[in-house]
Amino acid sequence: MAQIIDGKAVSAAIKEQVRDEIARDGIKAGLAVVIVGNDPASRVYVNNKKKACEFCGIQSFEYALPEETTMQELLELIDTLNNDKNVNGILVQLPLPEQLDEKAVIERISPQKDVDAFHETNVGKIMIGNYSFLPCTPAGCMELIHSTGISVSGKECVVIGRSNIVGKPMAMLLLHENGTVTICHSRTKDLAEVCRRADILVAAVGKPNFVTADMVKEGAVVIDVGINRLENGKLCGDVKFDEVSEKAGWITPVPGGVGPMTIAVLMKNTLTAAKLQK
Ligand code: L34
Repeated sequence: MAQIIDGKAVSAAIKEQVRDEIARDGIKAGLAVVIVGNDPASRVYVNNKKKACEFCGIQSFEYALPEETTMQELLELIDTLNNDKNVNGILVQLPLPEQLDEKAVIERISPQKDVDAFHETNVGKIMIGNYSFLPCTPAGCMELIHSTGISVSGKECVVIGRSNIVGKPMAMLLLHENGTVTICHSRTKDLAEVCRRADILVAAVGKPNFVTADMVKEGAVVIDVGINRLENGKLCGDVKFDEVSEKAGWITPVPGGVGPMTIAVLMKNTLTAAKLQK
């Protein structure tokens, strides 16, 4: 039976560190969060980000724009925020409505304020290993792995999913810690066989219950990045928790796993941005 990795507890400890440093050093930090449209999941995540800011003593500025916002309007707002001294971090919540070009939006954010680390400049820095910010979700996953006390060095690590936001940077962070890393995707042959090699398995597919027990090695660390909303309104990960938890050594739950970590790392990045901009 796997031990549960408690993302709520690990994220609370990180937020406390951020709060204590801000209070101790009298740091003024501000985060602007831009949300466009009415996606209910995005609304929940943005509210959680606001609450975390309040807890940490970070000033939060929310910009809730209508669904029909144009590129020009959004880029103008980003320019204003780039030039606002009270704003140290800028986050545009994804996904955006389809008339908006996500890539162009991300590239408009000043790299120094890009607390998501989605900008090309920051992605490049992560590749090389010379970075100020780590992308929130992958860095949160690394913190959860560290919390088990298991070292990544020399381990077989398998990441399922190759998105720019999770899969690719996740693989890079595991590599930086000397893991032997495989990235799997929809064209991977014999996915189950590849996954079964993993000492550390990270699922970022976006399909409910995709990872089943036959894909998991006995005793593996299983990190579930998925947050899928089922028709009954319940949240469900990419990992079939009931059966995989019988076989894994460690496993993250959904909710209460990776999600809260994403937000904790965002707080850390906002503090880093504020310190760098001083
Ligand atoms: N720009 N867009 C940008 N940055 C991000 O880092 C995100 N992400 C992802 C979606 N779009 C983004 C988030 O904020 C996913 N994400 C996120 C943030 C918080 C939570 C989940 C995903 C979270 O709080 N999860 C809770 C449950 C929340 C609920 O009840 O729905 C959990 O315990 O998993």
